[in-house]
Amino acid sequence: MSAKKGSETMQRVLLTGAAGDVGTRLRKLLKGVYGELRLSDIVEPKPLGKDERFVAADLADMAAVEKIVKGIDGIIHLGGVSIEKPWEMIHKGNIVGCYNLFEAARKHGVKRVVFASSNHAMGFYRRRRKVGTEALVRPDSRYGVSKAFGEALGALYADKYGLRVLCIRIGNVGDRPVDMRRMAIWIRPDDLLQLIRIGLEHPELRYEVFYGASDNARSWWDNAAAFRFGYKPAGRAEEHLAFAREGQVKLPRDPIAEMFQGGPFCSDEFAGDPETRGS
Ligand code: 15L
Repeated sequence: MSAKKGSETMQRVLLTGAAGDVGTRLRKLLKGVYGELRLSDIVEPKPLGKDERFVAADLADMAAVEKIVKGIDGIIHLGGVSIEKPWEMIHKGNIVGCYNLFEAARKHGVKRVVFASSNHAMGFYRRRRKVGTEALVRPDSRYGVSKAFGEALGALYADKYGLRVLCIRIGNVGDRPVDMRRMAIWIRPDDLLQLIRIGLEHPELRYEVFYGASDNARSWWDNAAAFRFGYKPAGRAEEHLAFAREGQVKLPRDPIAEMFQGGPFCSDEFAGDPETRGS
């Protein structure tokens, strides 16, 4: 796989959601990987490196999105709402915003989009289940629904317009898994970068969905698709078990959250009998 600086295919890369936590971590790791890295968000991340270019954009504003996408070869789309919120916010950032992003990418001849999907598109699977990417989506929140929408949009733009799209159902990005749920879904930032680079550079990638997880012995996911494309995670959740246990004991008990993979996103606003829910 070749995607060094100066690679013929991926010269100019756009990172949306650059001011967020994951965006901030990725900015550091992306230094020098591509010829040009353009950053975007609603607010400018501070401090900005000398080699970084920032263009502000509200994803709900199509003209602004077209501006940030123009001249770009590949997009890492982290932008939008990243947790559960009222529908108006999810709709604006993750439905309209995601549509604008894919549509602007098509119009301006972008070659590839890596879409930051989430484990919450699948959150209502029970923890005893092992799920792959063939399973039905079971969102645990309006946020999770918006991520399933983004995955579907990615498939449409790949199949109809030939855009190459990778959707990564990201677990939890951090230096260490902070509780027992995260022992199953944690991903170290450099492993996430590895997946993103497969999305932006792998010659055979057309449309794929991967799970964004490190090498976690307690994982609930079958990530065979990612391994087929050469993913070799370096992070091992088990090495941080004591730390995760310490974090877990500080959390209030939440029996509904503990049944399902999506955790507190499932118990939030939950009504009725959990025994009859999920899969
Ligand atoms: C996500 O999708 C969120 O963006 C992140 O803030 C975490 O809540 C993560 O899921 C998680 O499930 O831990």
